[in-house]
Amino acid sequence: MSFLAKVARRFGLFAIAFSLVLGAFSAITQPALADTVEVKMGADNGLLKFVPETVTIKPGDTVKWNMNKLAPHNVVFDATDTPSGDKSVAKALSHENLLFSPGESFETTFPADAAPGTYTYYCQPHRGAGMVGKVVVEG
Ligand SMILES: [Cu+2]
Repeated sequence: MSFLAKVARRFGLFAIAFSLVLGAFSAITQPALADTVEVKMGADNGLLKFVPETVTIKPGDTVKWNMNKLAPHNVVFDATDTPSGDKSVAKALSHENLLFSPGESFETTFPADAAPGTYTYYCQPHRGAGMVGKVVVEG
């Protein structure tokens, strides 16, 4: 083997080792961490609102609704106001059981393949009072 071939071979191994280390490093520093964002049901000031009314998440993230004030509340996603318009998706995201006690909560995880866009939901007992919220899923 010529000197140049040896150098080339060594360099090739070094490049492979380097890219493996780099790949492992980026896997450690950029994990696909899912977030959880929290929404209060019933505002501290006594208004029939979700707080915040709009949250922005990524697919795979979770929204946690916390019972706060003016029970009962629930969360119903409106199939006519989701990106896909799919009733089964809206139903899967909804939590129709009413919450009554402060401190109660439930979570909904948006699927990793959730269509980007705005998902509108409402509280069934207080829809007429304007207790409506939005989850914006980023693309
Ligand atoms: Cu309500």
